[in-house]
Amino acid sequence: MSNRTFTMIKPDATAKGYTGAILDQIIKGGFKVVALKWTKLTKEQAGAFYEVHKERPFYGELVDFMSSGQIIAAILEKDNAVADFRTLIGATNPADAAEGTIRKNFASSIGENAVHGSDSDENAKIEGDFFFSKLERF
Ligand code: 3AN
Repeated sequence: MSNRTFTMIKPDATAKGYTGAILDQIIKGGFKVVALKWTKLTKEQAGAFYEVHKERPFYGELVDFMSSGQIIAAILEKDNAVADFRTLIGATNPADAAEGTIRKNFASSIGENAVHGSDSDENAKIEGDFFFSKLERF
């Protein structure tokens, strides 16, 4: 079990001014921020990040959305980080997300769902490495 996961605060949430509140909920949820970046993806970069979803019907929409505005990328540390972070953010579709979760609090739809959370230790490492060099994390 790894103690790190990777997250993004997505363009819908940064545009609505939820960045501070979401980071606050993450930190209060027991996660330590070990790398943090405020950036904007090109279509090519968003396409590469979501390459695993290339065959899914929503891939084009997802790439357009994720390159449409500013995002926050972060590596987070906590025991059982991947699973605990997915609990903190709630279900992919905010309509199904548990009360008090980040997606329940801040997301508007399954496509524009406020935050990303890695789904495995392996993907957490790949996704963290996509955004951060060794010098940018501690
Ligand atoms: P999660 O982010 O909860 O792991 P995945 O891996 O099934 O969910 O989907 C990756 C991303 O693709 C989601 N965060 C969401 O933004 C988007 N997505 C998933 N399902 C749909 C859908 N039916 N329509 C539009 N976008 C979707």
